[in-house]
Amino acid sequence: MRIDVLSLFPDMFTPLKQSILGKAIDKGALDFHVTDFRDYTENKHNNVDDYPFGGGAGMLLMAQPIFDAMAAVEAQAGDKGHVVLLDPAGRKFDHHVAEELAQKEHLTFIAGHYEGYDERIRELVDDEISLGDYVLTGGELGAMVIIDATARFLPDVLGNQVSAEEDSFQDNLLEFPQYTRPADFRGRKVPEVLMSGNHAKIAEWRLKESLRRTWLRRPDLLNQRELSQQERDLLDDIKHEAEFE
Ligand code: 21W
Repeated sequence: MRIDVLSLFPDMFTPLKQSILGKAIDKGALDFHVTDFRDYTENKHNNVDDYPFGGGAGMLLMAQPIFDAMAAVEAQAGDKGHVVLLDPAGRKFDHHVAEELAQKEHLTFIAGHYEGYDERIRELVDDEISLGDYVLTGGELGAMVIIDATARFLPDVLGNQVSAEEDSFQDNLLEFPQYTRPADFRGRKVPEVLMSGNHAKIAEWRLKESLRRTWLRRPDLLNQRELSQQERDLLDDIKHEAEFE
């Protein structure tokens, strides 16, 4: 996969190029490019923003530097890819969106740092994504979160670590509690069943604790999941146990 980012703060992406994504880049699984669109301005002060026609607070990102930076990406990559505009009014990012983006051959993110975009920029855009209902100072962190979560779905990015498929949210259940040595940490003991060697009992305990955690913390996730008869029975137990706590 090729990923391009258009940003005024290319240095913000340095940590992303290292660590886990750095390995993916080294292996050739990911081809990552950041373009500083200030390099494409055509005015003598290299301005990328201007006042809104009609008045109002804040500055808007101008169309020209974005159009020309995008043309440079297209010239280099052969296409502009699936273009994502980071915008607080976009569709909300989640695990499903990450999996969808991971299917694309080429993604291009536009990360602004202003109050808004000249509307004509949207002519270049295929998708508008928000991280959630809070205000950031710009789109860069949004682009980084999306790139990180999306790249986990690419073969060769996680390497031999657990597959992204097995991680939480795929199955709409939170993870069960886990323990490592010692079995007794200053009087706090590991649940007996985990040391029983009975794999069927361990699997049932883990499923029940996943259900309990999800029911307590994220009941919205349970509504997105088809429950088996066993899961419904375990959930009934959990609700009874909660009444007697
Ligand atoms: C903050 C952009 C406020 C636009 C009219 C006049 C990208 C983001 C951003 C930013 C405004 C994301 C207004 C979650 C975010 C981002 C900077 C609009 C209000 N309307 N996901 N003034 N939250 N934020 N200002 O902020 O670019 S993805």
